[in-house]
Amino acid sequence: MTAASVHIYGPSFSNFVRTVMLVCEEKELAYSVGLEVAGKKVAFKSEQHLGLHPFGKIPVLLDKGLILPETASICRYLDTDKKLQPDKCLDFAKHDALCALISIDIDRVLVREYLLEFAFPKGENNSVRFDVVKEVQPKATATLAIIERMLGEESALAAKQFSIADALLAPILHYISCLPAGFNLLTDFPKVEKYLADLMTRPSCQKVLIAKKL
Ligand SMILES: N[C@@H](CCC(=O)N[C@@H](CS)C(=O)NCC(=O)O)C(=O)O
Repeated sequence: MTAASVHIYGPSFSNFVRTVMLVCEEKELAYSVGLEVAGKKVAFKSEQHLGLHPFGKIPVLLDKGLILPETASICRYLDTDKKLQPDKCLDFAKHDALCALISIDIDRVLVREYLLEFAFPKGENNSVRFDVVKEVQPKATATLAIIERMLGEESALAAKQFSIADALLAPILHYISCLPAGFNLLTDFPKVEKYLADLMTRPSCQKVLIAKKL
């Protein structure tokens, strides 16, 4: 890795893009972010985008000749000195598994099934489909209960050292906390609320996690 700026291809409102931004901020790495490559707009899902990511997803990290998809892999690549990952073999493996749980299962329920209903409403005249929201709420609540439980155990979450797992979870929780009363499900989970409040004291989180349309 060089001192030159890396580019994160993707819009800065995406939770996964925000994860990579948080890692760059924490590591004080220079970066640019957006749907451009070398100063030229590359439309989401265009041929050129598919050339960067086989499934047309974001983010993609561009660092000199390197084109790297997959958020957790990007974070590990940027974390050259492994400061955002535990060093003991067992803890390293647990952190790795936690990152996968957050980017696959937790993201699917909380972002894809719940938050996206608010961010990209598919109802009549672009209205939020509250019947869909209500249907997903029990699943979203159950997912937050799992996170609440994880926070009560020894894990890489809320450890002394900010981790890649924190960088994956923080943008998701922050977006939920921005929902109006009745939909901000964090209020039923004191450990999750405190975890997010603690994270929000970090300059990286204050800079990247700004209320914005998902
Ligand atoms: N496994 C990928 C998932 C990335 C992902 O799903 N990104 C969303 C935006 S936040 C996306 O590109 N969605 C478009 C799609 O699924 O086609 C990662 O961890 O980077």
